[in-house]
Amino acid sequence: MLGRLIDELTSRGLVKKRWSKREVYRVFDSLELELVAQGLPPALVDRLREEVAKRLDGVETKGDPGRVVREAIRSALKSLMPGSLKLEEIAGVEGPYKVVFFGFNGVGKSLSIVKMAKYLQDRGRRVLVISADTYRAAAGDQLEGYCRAAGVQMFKGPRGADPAAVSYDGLNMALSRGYEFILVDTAGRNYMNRNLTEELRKVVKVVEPDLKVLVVDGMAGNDVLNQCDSFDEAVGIDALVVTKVDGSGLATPLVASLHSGKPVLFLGTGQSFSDLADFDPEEAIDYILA
Ligand SMILES: Nc1nc2c(ncn2[C@@H]2O[C@H](COP(=O)(O)OP(=O)(O)O)[C@@H](O)[C@H]2O)c(=O)[nH]1
Ligand SMILES: [Mg+2]
Repeated sequence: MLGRLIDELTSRGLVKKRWSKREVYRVFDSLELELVAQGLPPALVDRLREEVAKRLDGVETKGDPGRVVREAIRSALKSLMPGSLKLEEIAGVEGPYKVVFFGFNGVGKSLSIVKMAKYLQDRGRRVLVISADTYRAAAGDQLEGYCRAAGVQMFKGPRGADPAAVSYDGLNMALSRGYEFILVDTAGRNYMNRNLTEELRKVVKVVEPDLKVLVVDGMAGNDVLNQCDSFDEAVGIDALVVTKVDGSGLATPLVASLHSGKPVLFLGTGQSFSDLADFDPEEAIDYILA
């Protein structure tokens, strides 16, 4: 992804005794369209340009300039990463801890919720999943199937019921029975659809979540960034889950996290309940530098 940038900065460096900010700006400007086409949003390219220029300014080009350039980019990317949030930390919090998940249909919301539920349960925590996806009967049934297969408790309301009302009932049940984690699945939505946005806002208002998680599909490419923007505007995002990285690799979670300024809570790495992994920014940076 950044191969050309590394090559160009290295070869510009080779002509001069030391790099200058101007030289770095020039290289970034000449490659801007290419970087954007590769999936880096323009605002991110600007921030990266600034951080790399700061690091290379006045540095002598003797020795191994390719390595110096790589290190500058690596360090610049690291400095732009938001703080992290790991499942392990959440597994240790005192309950009740409430999480609402949202995102487009088919991104892997329901499976991700059950993965997280099982992760917490395997660590001795009491977990309830609530299905507030009452629109499509198939959605609730599918979540129910996942929960049953994973041995996770689930609450669902009647089909077609108001999702906020179902969330309210499920939450009260969970609180009165001493559940420590309440994970709420919501209907997949498109940001063009105002009713569904209103509905999601209502669920969030009723649940008062400790964490609002946007689930995105690692294979969805640049549209992931639009999804981050529109959901953040609609209800606010605290963290991301990026699924299907077993197919897509680590560029999407890295770019989505840099763009949105939100940590990646975990990655979906396959279709079974144990297929989840921490997001390691350093590994992802190595991945895009390669
Ligand atoms: N390979 C792979 N497939 C996944 C992953 N997460 C979800 N899926 C698949 O994506 C499809 C949609 O998942 P689902 O949880 O129903 O999505 P939802 O509509 O957002 O609730 C299912 O076939 C899942 O098995 C993942 O991390 N890797
Ligand atoms: Mg679903």
